[in-house]
Amino acid sequence: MATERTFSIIKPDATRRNLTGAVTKMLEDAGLRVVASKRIQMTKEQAEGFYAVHKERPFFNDLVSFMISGPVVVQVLEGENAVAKNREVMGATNPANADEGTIRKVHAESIEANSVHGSDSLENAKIEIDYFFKPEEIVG
Ligand code: IDP
Repeated sequence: MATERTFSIIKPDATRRNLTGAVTKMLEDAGLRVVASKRIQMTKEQAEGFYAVHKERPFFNDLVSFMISGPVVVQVLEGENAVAKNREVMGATNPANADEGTIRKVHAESIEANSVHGSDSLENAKIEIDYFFKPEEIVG
């Protein structure tokens, strides 16, 4: 197994409900280590750029509006198989389909307001980490 880094966002529905600590604890309990973290208000341009792959999807505009509706916490997570492990602890995109004990099953409000983002591949993790963090902001 390889030590990897992945990128996570605690989304506005979770920060609004004061769940930053609860979500982070679930990530840490899964064996992931927070090696960078900051609370930010995303701009519209930043959110549009981040979700550019979804530009043609019908939910794109709503998703961007949701992601800038309040603060988010962007994080870099490190651990063995961090990309897959994070996806596992997040649960399915739609909380109705998420496994018991996953972040989205426990905390998500809807398929859109689903509390967390996590990179879906090692390649995207690197791109997403670089989108939000300078190398010196990550301390392993
Ligand atoms: P993921 O976050 O589980 O990787 P993606 O398909 O990459 O899921 O979608 C990105 C985000 O877009 C989701 O986390 C969710 O917030 C939102 N989203 C996905 N599908 C829908 C939908 O059908 N309606 C509204 N929002 C959606």
